[in-house]
Amino acid sequence: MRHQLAILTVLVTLLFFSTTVTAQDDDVIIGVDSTNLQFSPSDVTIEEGQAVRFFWSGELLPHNAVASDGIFDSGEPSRNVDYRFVFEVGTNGTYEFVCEPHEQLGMVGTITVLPNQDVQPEPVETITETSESTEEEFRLTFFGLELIMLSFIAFLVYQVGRARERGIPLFVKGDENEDC
Ligand SMILES: [Cu+2]
Repeated sequence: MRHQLAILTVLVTLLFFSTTVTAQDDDVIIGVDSTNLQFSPSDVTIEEGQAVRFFWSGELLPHNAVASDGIFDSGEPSRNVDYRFVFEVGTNGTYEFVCEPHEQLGMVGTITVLPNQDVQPEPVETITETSESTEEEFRLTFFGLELIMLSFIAFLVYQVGRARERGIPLFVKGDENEDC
């Protein structure tokens, strides 16, 4: 039973990682460079759905980031800023922004937001051999694997529950002689 519990732990861990891989943080961070009068980087390109995070702390001078068209505004200039703005689907385009106190000194930047390919209406499925269909197959296989793992876990949990009901101790001291 101990072996099964070990396997269960491994499976749960695998499942956890397979589901959290997609939750990666893809924020683009814009800071302030060493001259303290420039954004770093000042020009970035992102996709719809992504966020830009203006982040600096303990700077010599107070800064802010304000979009020329007003779509975002980090607020009053400050030596410490942590401001995140999400460019939702439909916001693709080019956005210029400035640091209000230092705009005249050239503290400006540009954010280019590209249309997100993932949210375009999907073309009608055709039965042809493309890399896309291979990807789809892979995803289905992967999903099937997860189902099998879940079933196995459910089975193990059931077995553990039954063992408990029968009063069979799960963690027996002195069974180290069992072949491992
Ligand atoms: Cu500034």
